[in-house]
Amino acid sequence: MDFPLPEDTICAVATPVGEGGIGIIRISGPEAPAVAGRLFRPRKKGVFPLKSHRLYLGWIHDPDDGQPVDEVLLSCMAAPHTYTREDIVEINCHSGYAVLNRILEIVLKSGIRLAEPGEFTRRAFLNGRLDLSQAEAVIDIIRSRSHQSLLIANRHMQGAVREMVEQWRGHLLDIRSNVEAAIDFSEDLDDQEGDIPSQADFLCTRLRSELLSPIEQTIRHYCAGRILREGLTIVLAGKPNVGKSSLLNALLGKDRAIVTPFPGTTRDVVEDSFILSGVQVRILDTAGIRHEPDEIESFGIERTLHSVSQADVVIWVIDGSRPITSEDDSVFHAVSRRELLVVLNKSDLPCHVSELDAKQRFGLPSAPVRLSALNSTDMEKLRTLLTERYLRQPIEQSEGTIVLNLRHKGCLEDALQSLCSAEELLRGGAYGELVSFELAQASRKLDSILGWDGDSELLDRIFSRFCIGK
Ligand SMILES: Nc1nc2c(ncn2[C@@H]2O[C@H](COP(=O)(O)OP(=O)(O)OP(=O)(O)O)[C@@H](O)[C@H]2O)c(=O)[nH]1
Ligand SMILES: [Mg+2]
Repeated sequence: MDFPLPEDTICAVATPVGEGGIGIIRISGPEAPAVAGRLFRPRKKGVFPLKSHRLYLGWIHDPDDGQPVDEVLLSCMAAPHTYTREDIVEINCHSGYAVLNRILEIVLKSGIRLAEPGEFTRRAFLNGRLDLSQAEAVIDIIRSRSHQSLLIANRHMQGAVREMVEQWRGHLLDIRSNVEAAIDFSEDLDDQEGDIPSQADFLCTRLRSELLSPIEQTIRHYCAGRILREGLTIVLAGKPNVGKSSLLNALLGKDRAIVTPFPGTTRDVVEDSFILSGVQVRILDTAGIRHEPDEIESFGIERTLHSVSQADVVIWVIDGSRPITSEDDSVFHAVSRRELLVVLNKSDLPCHVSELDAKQRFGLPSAPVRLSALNSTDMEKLRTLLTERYLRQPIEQSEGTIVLNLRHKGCLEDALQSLCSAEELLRGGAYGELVSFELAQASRKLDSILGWDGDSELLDRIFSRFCIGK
């Protein structure tokens, strides 16, 4: 990994700036202990030099006028056992705009530079404490909103991706050295024996079992894992007045969308989220699809159709207390190609459409769920069905596998392409150097998952997603 190592000292407010219990200012780099020495007056005398990984009570003073700024707890953590592997000083002060800004100002005046977004974690990466998949896990942990996405991020943080990639790199290295040894050997024999073709079957078997198959399998698990990491997107669709907004409110357990007896109430997309079986579910209520809408409604319907196209699952709501109409047929036409779950709403009223009627009329693969959004009757049936159909398998699968993010998946797909080319070349009895070249390409792609390929633009892209102070 060829990146220049940082030499200067940086600082930032590491907590949200505003009124709160505690605010933390973090300083990292070789000058950090000296800054603490200049600004900090400990309550107890004779504690300098400060011991590593200890908390000291005292005051931050402005060295220009000697005025006290805030009573703080200060810790000084000596390299390399720190987040960045550099000397770190953390000032735990009261959290308020004036206090935090004043302390930051004083630290900056002592010649320390303000950190860029993610620069502390970037240093942890550059100093070899984290690989890039672990650095990405830091931001995933911060952004996690569900138990399942946190579990995945924590596994990455513990080095699961790195372990997997290092194992594959090891196999690759081994196979490459076999190919290269075979090249040398065949040169010694002056191409008489053609040693590579004799080894080709053996190497192909190894390529397949140690690399191609496990990589293909990991890529296959990406889609299921995406739902756990990013959440499941559900769109409620149906003709007007069937109870879509009522169902949204019932699932959320709050009055999020306006409900009225008048068809055409919802005109825009209403979005919210809830947690189901530890997974975040993003849910979108939409304008009812109907014939001859007015101008505003037709904008709404356009948005409905767009949302439907983005959904993981469309819940198609039918009013079970009234006969099916040609407008229901139009909705079916609009949603039938999507992953569909059908709800027969208004079960508290006399039934006009049975589960069997709906199943047969629309040729549904399974019976609709009958419920009442108004009374929240049988809502549990819907929740259970959503879990069983869309979440159970991803959750179970994720327990024994590594869940990739989109970037990792892209790198693995590129690596896979090179490995397939290598396999083809070997099978075709091609000259070993070409095979070796493809294997080297695959190895580089695996390296880029961990940030070991020296791509500084990639680092910029990843760390710009961080907040200042992390
Ligand atoms: N009896 C009964 N009425 C319901 C039920 N669900 C919704 N309603 C009523 O049906 C009417 C329409 O409900 P909404 O939730 O606004 O229907 P919508 O599909 O969002 O309608 P639009 O926004 O116009 O497309 C309201 O008067 C609701 O109270 C139910 O389960 N039972
Ligand atoms: Mg509505």
